[in-house]
This record gives sequence, structure tokens and C-alpha cells, in this order.
Amino acid sequence: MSAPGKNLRINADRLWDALMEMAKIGPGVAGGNNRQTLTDADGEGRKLFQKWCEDAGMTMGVDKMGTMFAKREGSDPDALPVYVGSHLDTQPTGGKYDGVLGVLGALELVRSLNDLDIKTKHPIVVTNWTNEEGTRFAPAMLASGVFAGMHELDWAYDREDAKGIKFGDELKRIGWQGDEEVGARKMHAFFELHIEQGPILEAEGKDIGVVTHGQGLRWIECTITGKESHTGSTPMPMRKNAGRGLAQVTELVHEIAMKYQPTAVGAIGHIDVYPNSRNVIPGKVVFTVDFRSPILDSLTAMEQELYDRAPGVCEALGLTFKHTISGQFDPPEFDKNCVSAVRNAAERLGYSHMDIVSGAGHDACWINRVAPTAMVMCPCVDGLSHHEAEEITKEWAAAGADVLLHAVLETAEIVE
Ligand code: HGY
Ligand code: MN
Ligand code: MN
Repeated sequence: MSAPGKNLRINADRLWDALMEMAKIGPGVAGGNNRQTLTDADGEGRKLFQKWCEDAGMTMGVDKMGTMFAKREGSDPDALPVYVGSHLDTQPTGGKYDGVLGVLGALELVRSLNDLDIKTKHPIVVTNWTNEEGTRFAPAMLASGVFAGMHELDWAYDREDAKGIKFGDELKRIGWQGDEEVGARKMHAFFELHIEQGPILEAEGKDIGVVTHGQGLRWIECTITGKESHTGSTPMPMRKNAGRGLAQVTELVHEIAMKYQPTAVGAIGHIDVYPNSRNVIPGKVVFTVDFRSPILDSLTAMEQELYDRAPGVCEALGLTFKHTISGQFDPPEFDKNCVSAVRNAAERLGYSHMDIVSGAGHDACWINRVAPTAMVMCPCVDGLSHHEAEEITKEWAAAGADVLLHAVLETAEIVE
């Protein structure tokens, strides 16, 4: 099977137009996006994506987690499809490209194959995974996690948002609960294009990241309990201020992560204070520690040190500490053949590239457990993401989608 020619490229303008069109749905307040999973805005974005896929001659399937699979037929109906995609849901203060570039870059891949009437042996399936972000319903990568057999469907349906609304009920409400069994689809391979969400590629002057590994992740939900009382009339020595526990555990998380440099990271991004009233000492705080590292030993050591030290820190303040894991996966190593297809594509197309470890989690990290998987990354400005000012250039978007096109074609096999 011959490799695609180096002049085979996607239509950069059409891809950029699609990104800008999708960005109009669920706009943020500062130029980015707030299209959180299973909101009406997510439903609207799904409808637009489905229209575009059907206009491109693809047929749409939806599974019981609402994940969308748009199929372009191959010449061999028995050949397992090559899946390619990412996610359309965003953070509350998200950017226009996190996840979206991977879904619309995959759509552009099919649109370009249609333009050139290129046939492949394996079908190609463009995919939008439900709830990659895990911001409204924890954990992240929820649908791809069910697909990979890491979570049960009913457990996923029971996930609740901050208002106590259940995932399964919202999926029904927006009309995107499909009938396909989750994980029934078998894949020849899976590719995901994603912005780096970090500063390395831009700093190194590289157009393409060839992702060899991902970081492992631990989301540890912690509850510190003290006693709410009047901020004015309670004498200082009598206070059981859960807020002080939060402050000291926040510092502890940072101190632990700093012990495992240069690879480990740790922070607390989600915090609920109870009763969160100006004149009441916090009686309880619930928060999520986010530890990550590409080195499993570091990750488990950080997790254990938090469990060993946090209770004592809280006890000294008259508080109690308890924890539960709300999301986790070990560091994935991506499939060597698929990674080579990405590297070969970047070389053939003349794009500067480097091997890289993904700092962020992605659906590919779970799908890597059930199918040969690889990722393509492009830079983002200042490495900024999960921020409304997230930016990429049209050239970076096109380079990423060109490499995705070639890597998928090498795997799906062009039919002469
Ligand atoms: O948390 C992550 O790494 C991903 O952006 N959901
Ligand atoms: Mn993402
Ligand atoms: Mn994200």
C-alpha cells in the first residue's frame, strides 16, 4: 500500500471556519467557550456536528453514553474501522480548541478525502466522546472510560453535578441517549489530535508533538470537617475552622509535588466551602487534589504521602480529614506502530516535530487500553488552556490535521 503523497493536505480555511462556527455555540464571557457536557449548548453543538457529518456522507451512531460515531464506509466492510476524534464539551472557562480541534480536524479529514475521492480499505469513524472534561460530572474521560470497561454504565449514570442532577437524567433530557451498547464497537486503531495545553512545543519551535506517553492521574476528593460558628462572637481558641485545614493541605499538596520534579504536578482546582457564608466560620470544605506524573512510582508515592500527612495536619487544628478517589488512571504508553504513523506523517509533510508526553488527560488514554492508539499534538499560544484566552494559529491547526490525515491514511490503507 503506497503512502499518501506529501502534497495531500486538508483544507485549512474550511477547518478554521468550522472551528469558529462551533465556537459560537456556548460562548464564554471572555471570548472562549462554556459548552459544558449535557447542557443545552452541548446538545446544540452535537446537532451541528451531526449535520456536518451527514452532509459529508457519513452515518451517525450514538451509544448509551451519548458518544457520537460518524462512519465513512471503507472498501472492505469486514475491516475494523479506524476511529479518529476527541470531545466537544468544554470547561466553564474553556477555550475554542481543547477537544474541538480533534473532532473537527477528524471531520475535515473526511471532507478532504471526499474532495479527492480517496477510498480506504478500513472504514473511518469520526468520534465525539461524551464528558471528556469531567468538570460538571466527575471523573474526566467518563464516556471513554465506560467504553474501555473502566466504569460501569449505571455508575456513570449516577454521577451528579453540583446541583445534584444525575448524568443519566441529563443525557435523556438533551435527547442524546443512544441505544448502542457502550464498548461494543471494535477498533482497528484510534487517533486523537489535540492542542498540547502546555508550553513545550511553542518554546521548542515545533509544529507537531508525537505523543509517546501520557501522564497518570489521581483525583482525590477530600473532606475536612470542623465546626461552623459565628465569625464575630466565637473566641479564636474555640474555633474549628475547616478553611485553615484547606489552606494547610493546599500547601502540603504543592510541597509533595515539588519533591518529584521535574515531572510531577499537583494542585487543588475544585473547592466547595460550607456553608460559604460571610459571617460563618467554615464547618466543612470538600475539595479535589489533582496529582499527575508520567512515572507511576512518583504518582503512588505522592498519593500515599498525602494520606499519611493530611490527617495529622488537620488534627492539629481540631479538624478531621477523609478522602476518596474520584478519578484515576496510570501513565499510558501509546501504540508504537500508531506513534510511528504519526512521526512518519510529520516527516513526510516536512513539519518540525518532537516526541512528547501529554500533560493533560485525554480520551485516548482510556481507549489505549482497548485499541492501538496514538495522539497528534499542535502547540497553543503560551501553552495556555482551560482558559478563555486559549489560542492556536491556523497554521498549527492545519499542520495537526494534515498529520492526522496522513497517519489515519497510513493505518486505514488507501485503495488504489
Ligand atoms: O483533566 C484533563 O487533563 C483533561 O483536560 N480533561
Ligand atoms: Mn481536552
Ligand atoms: Mn480539557
